[in-house]
Amino acid sequence: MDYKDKKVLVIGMARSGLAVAKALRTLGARVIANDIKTGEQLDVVVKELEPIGVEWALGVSPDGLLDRVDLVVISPGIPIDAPFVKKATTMGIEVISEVELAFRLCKAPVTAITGTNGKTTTTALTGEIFKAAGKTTYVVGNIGIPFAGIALEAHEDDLVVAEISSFQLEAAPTFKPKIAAVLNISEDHMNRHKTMENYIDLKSGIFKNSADSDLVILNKDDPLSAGLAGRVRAKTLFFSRTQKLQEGAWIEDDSIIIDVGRGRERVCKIGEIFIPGPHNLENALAASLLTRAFGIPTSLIAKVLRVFKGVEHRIELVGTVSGITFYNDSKGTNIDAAIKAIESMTAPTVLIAGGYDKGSRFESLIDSFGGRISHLVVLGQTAEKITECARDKGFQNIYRVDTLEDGVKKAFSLALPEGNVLLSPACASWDMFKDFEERGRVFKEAVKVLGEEKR
Ligand code: UMA
Repeated sequence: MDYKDKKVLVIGMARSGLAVAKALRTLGARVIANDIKTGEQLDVVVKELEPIGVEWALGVSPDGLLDRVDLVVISPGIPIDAPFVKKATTMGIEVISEVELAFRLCKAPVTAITGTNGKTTTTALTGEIFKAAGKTTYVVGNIGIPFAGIALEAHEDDLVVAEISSFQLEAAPTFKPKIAAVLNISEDHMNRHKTMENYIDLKSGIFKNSADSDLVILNKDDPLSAGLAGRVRAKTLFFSRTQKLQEGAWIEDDSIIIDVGRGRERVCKIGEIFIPGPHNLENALAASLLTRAFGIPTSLIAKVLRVFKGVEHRIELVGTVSGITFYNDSKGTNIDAAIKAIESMTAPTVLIAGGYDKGSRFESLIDSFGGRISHLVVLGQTAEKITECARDKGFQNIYRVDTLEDGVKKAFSLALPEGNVLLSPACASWDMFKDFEERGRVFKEAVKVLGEEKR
């Protein structure tokens, strides 16, 4: 599509919308920037876009703008079942996601990683391995950097590694990564996608356009990921932490072994991998397989696995105050992620949980406590729901707080000597914070203040 003088309605003026508007203006399109928020609420964005000339439609519904545009680009936060999408479609106007637009504009090959959990770590690790191999690599997507922001900048011989969420796949009809990975699938975002079937269909959308020359990577140990194999037209490789495979990536003699059609190759001993825990071993297997399939030598992959320290807000070690160790797992925005964080704890732990209600059920979270969780501190929209569920299961050490700062103080007062405090909310952050990053930062700041008080 030639975007020059095309009228494009960009909906949602946060990170994605801002990047989309800039890219479209560079191409000479005429942009209408829409958001339900007002200009006052979006003053930073307004200031940033003012010099490049967009038409503002803030604090209004997009419905009345449709008859003036050729294309609509939506941010991930805008659900595909929003009434204006149906209206636009009826009017013959195409509605695409930010990721779809970025893909259409980008010349570099895309490696795309989705999954309910582990995708941020795997994306960051994959990016680090490509970078270590000397490739100009853009690490983008749900990880927090919109793909549209670099789509025009990336050259043919560069690489894009994109973390892709189910939200971003809702309106991405031609998205076609060279390599697509589905790390795992468990219940999440039910308030938006309604059924598991819809959620699985969306996740499998990451490879719906894959052809013979492409590669799809699935997790042999995860029934829902492995179960997608029948839907794949491209070559499929599996990784497994628990089973020996003929091809793909697996563990043998405590080492990561890879075979991508060039014979068996040993990457490194699992004890050499810096990031801890079984879930991180899966992330390491996936990233090793993705990058080896792209031709990166195993020695380079091993070099990065030995030093990669993980990502912020994912079981991040914050520090120790009076012998109590604090972990920030603000990225633990669903039940499975929080369970993985709990399973990584090696000392008695006070769990801080609760947040935006996505319609999840918390039974399996409480079941995962085992002997590890000594106390539970709850906050946010789901505080009551988690409390009731924990009580039903006979767990009584529950304390309700109104702010995360109070949660940190309460958890510290409850923690057992040499124990841990873990923020892993099992919920999104949107009831109390802008995003999980802000929640993680507030947590870390509260721990810092506590440390200063106790000094
Ligand atoms: N808005 C409207 N109309 C609506 C709904 C929202 O105008 O009906 C506006 C809001 O007022 C706001 C803007 O849309 O100004 C927000 O858009 P957005 O939520 O898409 O925010 P971005 O900053 O563009 O962030 C998005 C992703 N957000 C979501 O998926 C909710 C970020 O993922 C991603 O990092 C970023 O693009 C860059 O690609 C975050 C996320 O929470 C981390 N993802 C979910 C998750 O990981 O569980 C999927």
